[in-house]
Amino acid sequence: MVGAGGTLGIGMVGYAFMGAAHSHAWRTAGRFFDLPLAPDLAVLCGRNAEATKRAAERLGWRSAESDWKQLLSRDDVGLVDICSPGDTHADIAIAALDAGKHVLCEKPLANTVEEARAMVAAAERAAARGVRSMVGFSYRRVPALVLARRLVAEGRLGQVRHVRAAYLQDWIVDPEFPLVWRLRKETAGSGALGDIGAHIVDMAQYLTGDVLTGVSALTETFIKERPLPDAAGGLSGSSAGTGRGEVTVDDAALFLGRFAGGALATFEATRFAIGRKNALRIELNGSLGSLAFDLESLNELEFYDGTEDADTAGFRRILVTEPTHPYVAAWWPPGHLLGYEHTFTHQAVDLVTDIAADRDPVPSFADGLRVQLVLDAVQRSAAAGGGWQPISD
Ligand code: SOE
Repeated sequence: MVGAGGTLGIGMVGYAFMGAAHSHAWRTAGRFFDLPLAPDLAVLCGRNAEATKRAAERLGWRSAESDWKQLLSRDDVGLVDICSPGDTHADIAIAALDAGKHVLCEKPLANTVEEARAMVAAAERAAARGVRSMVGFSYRRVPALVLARRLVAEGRLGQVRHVRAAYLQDWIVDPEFPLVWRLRKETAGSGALGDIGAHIVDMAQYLTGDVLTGVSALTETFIKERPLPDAAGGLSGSSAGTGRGEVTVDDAALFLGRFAGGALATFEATRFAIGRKNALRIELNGSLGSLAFDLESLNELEFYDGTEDADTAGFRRILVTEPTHPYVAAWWPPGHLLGYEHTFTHQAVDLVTDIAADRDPVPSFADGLRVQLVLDAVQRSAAAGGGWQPISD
């Protein structure tokens, strides 16, 4: 599974937006970080053979396949990286783990709790044989958010009382934006909830080190029908075909939550916040201090230290680009900013490092299931008119 000469062969499924981000990460990880194993971009897989071949050349892969099952029998593949839509995750991940391949699976882990549970069971079976798995909550690798987690764990916020999280996008505000796979329940599982709500749920649980125990939710689909995409219609959605189809997922999901440790939380995930492109905002208020972050300024973390003299206390903007900050030493001098793509490189670095060290990476499939349980409770609450839904594993 680990190739000769300390390489780790990667077989990746999917080559759209996430596939491009992961390709960049696999190409870059070993050039900036000192890795115990060199990622080898062995094979890219997609359903359309011609398009996959072209993507493989563009993104730097050695070969192309059009059936993911081929990856499982290839000796030059040690890790399967799943960047395809949610409805494919469970089948590919379970088969790959059972075949002895490490797995990196994009978020949300699955489309249903049932699938996520089966994936966790496969991950546990595989871990017993030294085969590792990770779910791709890439924002856990933003240096400012790793620093935030560290400050919370060190007690700098004291007892956390509030988590205020929002993930705001606007890419489908236009009612003529086509009905891409992310807007269909059978492929995506849910809409804004699973796509971007999953990120803020995971981030809230990661930063606090705590778990949500219940939610009360509202969801809405503002545009009920959209033009059908042509065969090439992707996330950019530039190309509408003929006819219209029903949008079967939420456009927005708002919910309240309670943490086991007593903190109260609010969440808002929407694709209708016109003007907000990729604004993941999260604020924590504790008994001793507060933290605030916005992904549209991802090199910055705001920290309020309530133990300071009230005359001069105030939110301070920490520019998280010092070599002492997480991941930063491998990149540029202070003040030379990192971007969205770096989070995927950090994810690849951590995964390869854990595989070589023979330890289980995080976030694990069990962490993915924990998020899935919250998404499921949100959907049940919204369907029942917003009533409280407890979450238990
Ligand atoms: C699209 O809404 C999307 O690409 C998500 O799927 C990603 O997880 C997020 O990083 C950015 O937005």
